[in-house]
Amino acid sequence: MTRLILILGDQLSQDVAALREADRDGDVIVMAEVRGEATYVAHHPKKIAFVFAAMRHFAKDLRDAGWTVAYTAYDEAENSHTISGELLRRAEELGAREVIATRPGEWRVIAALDDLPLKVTQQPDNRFICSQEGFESWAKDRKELRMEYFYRQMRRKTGLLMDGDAPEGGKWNFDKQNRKPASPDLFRKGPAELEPDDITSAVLDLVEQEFPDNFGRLRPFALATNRAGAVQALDHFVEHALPEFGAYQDAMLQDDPVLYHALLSPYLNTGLLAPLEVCEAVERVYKDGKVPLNSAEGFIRQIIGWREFLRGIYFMEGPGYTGRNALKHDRKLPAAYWGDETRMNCLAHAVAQTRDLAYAHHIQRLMVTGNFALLAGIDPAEVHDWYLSVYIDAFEWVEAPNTIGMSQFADGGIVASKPYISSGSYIDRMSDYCGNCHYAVTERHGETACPFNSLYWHFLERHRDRFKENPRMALVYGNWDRMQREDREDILAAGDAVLAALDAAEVV
Ligand code: FAD
Ligand code: DLZ
Ligand code: SF4
Repeated sequence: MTRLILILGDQLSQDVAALREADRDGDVIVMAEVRGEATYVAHHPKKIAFVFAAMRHFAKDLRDAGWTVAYTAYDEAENSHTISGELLRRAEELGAREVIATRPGEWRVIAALDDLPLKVTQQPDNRFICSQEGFESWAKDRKELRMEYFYRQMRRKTGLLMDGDAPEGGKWNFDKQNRKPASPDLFRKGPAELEPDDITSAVLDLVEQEFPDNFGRLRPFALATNRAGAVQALDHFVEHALPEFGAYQDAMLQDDPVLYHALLSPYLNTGLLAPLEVCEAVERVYKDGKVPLNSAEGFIRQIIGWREFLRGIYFMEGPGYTGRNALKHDRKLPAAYWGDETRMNCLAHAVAQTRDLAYAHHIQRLMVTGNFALLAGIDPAEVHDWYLSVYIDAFEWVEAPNTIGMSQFADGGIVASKPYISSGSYIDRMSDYCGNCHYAVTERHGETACPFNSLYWHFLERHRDRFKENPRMALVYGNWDRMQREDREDILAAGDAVLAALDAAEVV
């Protein structure tokens, strides 16, 4: 009997588990553009267009490879607009009783498949280097989960940048060389830009019509939407940006949104590129002497370390993870995150480039938008919804542990051993934002004091009971306690004033 093989919009690899199980002659692949997936958050229009266009290209590649594909386009009259509805419709149409899926990257979708009145098998997702079982057996019995130790195991497992049993260059991590602020006059090529073909252009018109009010600019659209284009983007990154990736990884420039970052996460997260092939491409150019070790190692760590580690945590922690709120933060997300006015130049730039590109690099996400939300005590569920909506690479398995865990400390310290917070001086050191800001980064209180400065100390004081015993925070509490009492009072009053302004929806 015909079986249905489900391929979701972020599972676009010919090697994906469900396809491995499938019979090219007897089974039918089901793919569907549905409102349910396009609206569970108000995705950036570029993200919807990217996913739909990549799905259409992938369906074509599958048909070319001899598969039968039942594809539902968004505007098709019979579209039931949910994944479950489309599986049931195809099951009835084809007389099928069985579905083979690859386990989705979000608990919501896993539960929906479990609830279907059909026989559904969810195969483990094979697009990661570490299986979920492997991750959980590594995590078992450990008091603390630290990415660095997981990463070392992954280096040994993959053999990437290994010299026998030892790490290449004698050290596992070269981050000390990776903290250079960028200078605006450096020449940078920028990420690969691809012209939309007919398939992508048709999707852009559809998205323009169907999602006119979503936050974000749809055009210009220069992303790859198929495997060949994604490989081109990988080659472009490796040749033009990777050599400097390490050194400038944490830098931010207001007129250069990407710097030496890869902009490969959309392709990795939708299956157009595989993590191991990307790392092997990076290792190859390092071995050819074209790329320094700090860049190759730094990049590979992000993929086999952070990416795999966070995915393991998302699934290990279960469906309740996105609801965690360890610090009991409950303030509303400021309208500035949706493009309304702000006097903070760093926030204005991070949000503007997010609106234009559906992209901000890691330090902008962590140390500007994330840092501010955490210091200001924004409800982590609202922060999570925002990150899941606005970024082209946002799928819950990776977005949630980054937001709830790493950025907002809402999981109470599973991902991060201490909160990622800073005053304005970190942003000033790593960027050119502060010179053009309404606020003075050197001031801690007063009308024009940088809000990050007062909120930083305000946060530490508010959460003193939780963090005072943390050895990694002893130094900052010591610094705070040594300040003059009047200074501390002025700073806390300035923090109160910023929070009151946020509560009154005033421009900050
Ligand atoms: P580069 O900086 O060039 O890094 C190379 C690759 O390493 C990335 O493509 C990505 O696959 C991987 N990587 C790097 N850091 C991480 C990380 N922390 N977690 C997982 N993978 C990582 N990444 C997502 O893929 N999807 C998300 O929804 C997402 N949400 C985030 C939310 C917050 C609050 C924060 C702080 C980070 C988030 N990240 C997310 C991680 C990181 O910011 C992006 O992976 C990165 O910016 C993607 O751009 P790039 O390809 O240019 O990355
Ligand atoms: C993100 C997304 C969007 C916008 N649309 C679809 C869609 O119409 N059909 C589909 O199969 N997948 C889509 N996706 C990706 C899913 O939301 C994703 O598979 C789940 O969130 C699990 O990661
Ligand atoms: Fe951001 Fe403060 Fe610098 Fe302004 S002064 S750009 S608010 S860090």
